[in-house]
Amino acid sequence: MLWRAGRHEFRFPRPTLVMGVLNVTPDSFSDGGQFFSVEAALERAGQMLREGADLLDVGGESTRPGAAPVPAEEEIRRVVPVIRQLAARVQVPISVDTQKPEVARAALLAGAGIVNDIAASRDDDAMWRVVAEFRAGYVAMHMQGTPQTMQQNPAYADVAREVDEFFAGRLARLERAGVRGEQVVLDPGIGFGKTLEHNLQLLGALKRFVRHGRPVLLGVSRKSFIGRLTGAETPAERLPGALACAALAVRDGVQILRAHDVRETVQAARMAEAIHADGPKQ
Ligand code: 9MG
Repeated sequence: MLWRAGRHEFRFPRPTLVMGVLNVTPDSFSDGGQFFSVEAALERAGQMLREGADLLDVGGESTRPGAAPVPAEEEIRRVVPVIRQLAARVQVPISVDTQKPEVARAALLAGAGIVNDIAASRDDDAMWRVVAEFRAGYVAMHMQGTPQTMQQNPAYADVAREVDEFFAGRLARLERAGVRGEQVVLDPGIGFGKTLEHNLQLLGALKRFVRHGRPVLLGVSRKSFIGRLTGAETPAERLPGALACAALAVRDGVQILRAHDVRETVQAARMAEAIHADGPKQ
């Protein structure tokens, strides 16, 4: 299986890819005032690469439940300088975590090769036309609602079936919008419009999502459902829970892990791969 992302390509089976999270919001790399420092963000990116990150995901708008939306111009002001600097310095593909076509375009022009779209359940195809034009990689993530509303009352008759149908429908729709299957990665969107029970059901159904013949990405790092299940209150305390999910996901055929704690996630992936060397192959 091939994943094309701009000038980069990945062929599977291969060791699990770890996508390092680089949030460039004012509260992430503060310069002491209300702005983040580009230098501090680049330093953090360098650290994740030394720890083994295969991809970097740069985001300028928080996607946490209830987070306030950020205007496109402000999001561009946050992500583009960092992406431009990274693209000039690093070899790995850079992903932009955005829901906005105009931000995606600015990021791709600055050197990003992937659009990580948490709002892939959208109806209009403006984002997909940008992705098609740049032949960018595209992460199609499932979300019920928006970050502002998604945790108010998530409801499904059968969450795994609905997410699975979403993937099939999205692949067909993306193709019609000019985005080729080989550009696309599928993501069940853990924590995005899901209760704890929904998240656990999805984590138990990962094998099913791999059958679409596209790489599957999983993001569980530091998420609150781990805290809800285990009582781990702070994001940092949730690392063991995230690593357990990561190892089982690798066993079930997930090819990309989105993580803040890169070193630990790479180690968990290598262990799971070694144990399950005869496991699922795509
Ligand atoms: C931006 N972001 C936060 N969590 C995420 C997840 O689970 N998947 C993807 N694709 N993006 C995420």
